[in-house]
Amino acid sequence: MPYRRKFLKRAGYTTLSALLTMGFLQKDKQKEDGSTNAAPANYLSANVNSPLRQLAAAKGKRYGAAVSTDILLKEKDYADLIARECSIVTPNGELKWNATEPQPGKFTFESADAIAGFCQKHNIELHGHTLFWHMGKPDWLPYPPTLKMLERHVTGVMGHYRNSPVLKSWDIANEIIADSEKETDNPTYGLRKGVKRELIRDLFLLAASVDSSKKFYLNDFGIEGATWKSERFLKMVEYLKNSGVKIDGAGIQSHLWFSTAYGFDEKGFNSVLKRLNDLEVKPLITELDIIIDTPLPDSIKKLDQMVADSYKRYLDLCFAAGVDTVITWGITDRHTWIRHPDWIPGKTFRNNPSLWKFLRPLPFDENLQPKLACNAIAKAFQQAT
Ligand code: 9MR
Repeated sequence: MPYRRKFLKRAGYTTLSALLTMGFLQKDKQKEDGSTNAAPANYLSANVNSPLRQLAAAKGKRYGAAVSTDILLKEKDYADLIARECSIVTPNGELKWNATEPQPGKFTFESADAIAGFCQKHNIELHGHTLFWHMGKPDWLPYPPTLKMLERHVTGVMGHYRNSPVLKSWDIANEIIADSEKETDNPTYGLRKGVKRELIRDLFLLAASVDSSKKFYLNDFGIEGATWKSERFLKMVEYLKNSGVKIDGAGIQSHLWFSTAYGFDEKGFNSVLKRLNDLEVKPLITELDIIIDTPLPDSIKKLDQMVADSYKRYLDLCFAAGVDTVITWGITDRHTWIRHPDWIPGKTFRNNPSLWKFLRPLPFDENLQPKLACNAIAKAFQQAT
């Protein structure tokens, strides 16, 4: 199964329950224009005039988004929005292996440096994503790469940003855990086929030998609850910790799929966060977006309420566990990855373009106006202790 479909299949299981208990979804009466008489949930009163980065900073936290160089250069309103709202950004693809080392040993940083320059100008931190991944890689590169290839790559890429005033953290490895038991040779750690735990340990050691002044993260998806995958992810974090390598944080991607039919494993996710905190590995939310799958509500307005409520519940739980960094995967529905032809989800949306308008996973709409999701994030920051 191609990665995309596997990814979506897994991601679909990570969901929020509480939608069923959201009174306004059942009680409201839809008017002809699609709007409702629903009593506004309390997050509607959040002060969205304050940028999210400011509301986050008031609580010692950070808000950010994944950004792309080509859009930053082409769309001024988008660049202005990022500068106003974000205190941290992640390059969408500019630091992946296919972008930084497209030919063996030939490094290019033009696109990534454009983001670094933007960050410096606007006092934004840059998160380095990523040094090791089974995707976003040039065709000549095997997965997993040999240690020699890793040495050249990590030295070249981390070395380039060693003295960067904005780049403060790296996803040392991304998505190393397989999607299911069938796709691993290693039932304990669940690593993707061919990946050995020692290789990941050596990668972290290598990174520390190049630049130990940055924060080092292990990043993955499908770990937002008590799942086969989260159990293996935690085992790997524990192994790295016990091996004495530097690992500062765990990136919990949080590409979340909800619907009125799914439940969210709050207890399981709380226990993941607790176990990370116990291991002294900081949990960070690195790629948050919220997609509603079938059964879809009957209006965009209701959908936006569901997305917003899900953001609020998810972030409340994260903040209660001490999470201090929230990065959404994009900032506006205009550019969400999930609307791209390569990634449109299969079952509900792929052959049904009339439903694509329901793909509204981010805090700002296509016209860069704040949605209820933005209020919900704002309110979650305001209420965080
Ligand atoms: O959003 C990214 C998309 O534009 C790229 O084509 C793709 C391959 O490089 O990567 C997407 O970002 C992924 C991220 O790097 C890791 N987690 C899943 C993200 C969405 O697929």
